Amino acid sequence: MSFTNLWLDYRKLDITDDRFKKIYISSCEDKALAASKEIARAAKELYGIDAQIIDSDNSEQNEGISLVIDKKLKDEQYDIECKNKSISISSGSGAGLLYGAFALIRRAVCGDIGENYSESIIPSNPLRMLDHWDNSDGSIERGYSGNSFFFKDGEIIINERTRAYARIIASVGINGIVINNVNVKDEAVRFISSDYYEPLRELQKILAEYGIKMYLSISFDAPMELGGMDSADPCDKAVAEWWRDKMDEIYEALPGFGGVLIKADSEGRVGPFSYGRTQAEGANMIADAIKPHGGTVIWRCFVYNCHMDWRDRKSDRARASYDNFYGLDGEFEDNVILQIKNGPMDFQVREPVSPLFGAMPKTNQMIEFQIAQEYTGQQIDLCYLIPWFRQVLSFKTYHRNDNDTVADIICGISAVTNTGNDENWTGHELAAANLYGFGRLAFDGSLTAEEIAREWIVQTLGHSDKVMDTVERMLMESWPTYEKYTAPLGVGWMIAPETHYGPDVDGFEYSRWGTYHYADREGLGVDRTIMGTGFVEQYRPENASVYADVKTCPDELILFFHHLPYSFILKSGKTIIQHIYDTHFEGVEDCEKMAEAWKELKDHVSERVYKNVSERIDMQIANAREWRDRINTYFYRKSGVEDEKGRLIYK
Ligand code: GCW
Repeated sequence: MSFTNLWLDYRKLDITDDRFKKIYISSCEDKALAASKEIARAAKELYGIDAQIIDSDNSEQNEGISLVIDKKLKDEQYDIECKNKSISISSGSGAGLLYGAFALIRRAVCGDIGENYSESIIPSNPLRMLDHWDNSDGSIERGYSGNSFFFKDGEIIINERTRAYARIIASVGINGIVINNVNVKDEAVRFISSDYYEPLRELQKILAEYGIKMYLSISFDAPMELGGMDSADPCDKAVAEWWRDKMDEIYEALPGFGGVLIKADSEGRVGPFSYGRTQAEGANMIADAIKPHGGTVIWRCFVYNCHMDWRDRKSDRARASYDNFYGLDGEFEDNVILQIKNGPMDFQVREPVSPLFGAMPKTNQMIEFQIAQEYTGQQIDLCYLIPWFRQVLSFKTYHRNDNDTVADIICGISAVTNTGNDENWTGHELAAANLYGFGRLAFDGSLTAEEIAREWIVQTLGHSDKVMDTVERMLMESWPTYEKYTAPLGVGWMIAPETHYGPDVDGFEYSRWGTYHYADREGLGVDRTIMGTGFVEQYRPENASVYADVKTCPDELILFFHHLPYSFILKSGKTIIQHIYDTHFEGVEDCEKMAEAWKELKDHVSERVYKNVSERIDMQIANAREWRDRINTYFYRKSGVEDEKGRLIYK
């Protein structure tokens, strides 16, 4: 089993820094020890220094690096302060010291820790999570980088990779992980039973050393599946009691356990609706049981009817989360957090922000992104998602006041992760920028996508300007490029059903999933105005009025909100049909240019990286061409409109 350490594979620098020779730990907290070990490791690998870890404070010596617990600071906050020959890292807790240590190392790798350097950061989000969709048999739902490194054949795996992973994600500030798929099946049902407590305890211990809490996805109908009861009704006292006993048992076996994630009433899973109860009644029953132990219930809002009828143009899957949850504001226990996907549909390359954000001011909410590139190229195509996540987080909800953005109202941020047991963790070498970037953005929301990209490039690929310029451009252009050659103008869902890779324009069109584009010979798009499904009314008037009017609705979302003729003129000045043709030709050209640019880096990156990315770019070009030709031909055949530039469209 071999694996890289991603951005933590330090390269020797050609400068040195004597301050790294001595590391003082004045605190006996475990994580001060972990932090000092990280600094010592970096000292060795970056500067060739054998650092001394000294168990006292350095107030007298005034040299070296000191790690200090300062209870005046917030738990996960860290302050770095350099003075002459010394650097101090302080925090309210050991976890904060670890973040400070990684920040100092990052600074050492990316630039230079000047004599008067200082930095003080309080994390933007208290809860920063990765959700694994790993199954107990070792497969990963929507996984594109190998199998699970947590499970195999119903067993829990604990090895060097476990620790390496904890270290990697702690270095960007992740403090919670859900280790198993929200679709809880097979052996995973029994993770909350004595069969699994021992290995889980061991796993939890390793994670805790890096400040990470472990969470499990559980089944709402566990009382039946596991407890042999004949109901999982949240209003049945015996069911509630079963959960209380279960939580007592779990916490006795796994002290410090973070809590549970639940997908209920969604895609065939049982939930409170199965018993005629509300989502709040379901969540609260489990929240009550876990509360005495300080645990959290993360309850997903991805609740929708997946047996829709394409004939009914009034029904709309986009409405579902809001319709199911909005009326329940204030009814959830304070240890419940609603986990809401960034958009109202499902991780498409472009969607508006879910109107549920901010719409429930008396309820805890967190956002769920997806860095597993399910619909965005599956880690074959390059798609750096951080620019988009930033846009989503800065979206104004207008719920509490005029300035409240999504980032302001959430108490947590999560992403379905893109990792697996591939040697490089993420399949595509450059897809690791999404893992890194998500963590960094979650920790420090003020960072730009470009800053994050640059940090990642230097740490991962080294200091060459040529590499920096090329890879930064590749990353920053990749999401717009993917959007160009796939489904246009926010309409989404022209992707192959089941696999979710490659084009199939009508693949979902008459299916039960509620994902339609309604293309005919006149035009396409979904009318979500008041004349159509009425979805737009779920936004506050400030946003609703922008989306409802074709004159103000942004081009990139116009077919999400409106059904329009091919001749409709966009704000760009192009007709919709010409936009479709142009972007699909451009998308392929962008990929071809990217291939050229990458070739120039042959002698500037390692052979492993060069080969991996080259192979994937070839596959991406093939995919982009297939998309271009299928989409252009489809819309040419439907509309009969010629490309004004006379390019080749297959008839
Ligand atoms: O996007 C869909 C995926 C399912 C996934 C579901 C969800 C885990 O296609 O594979 O199931 O979303 O988010 O629950």
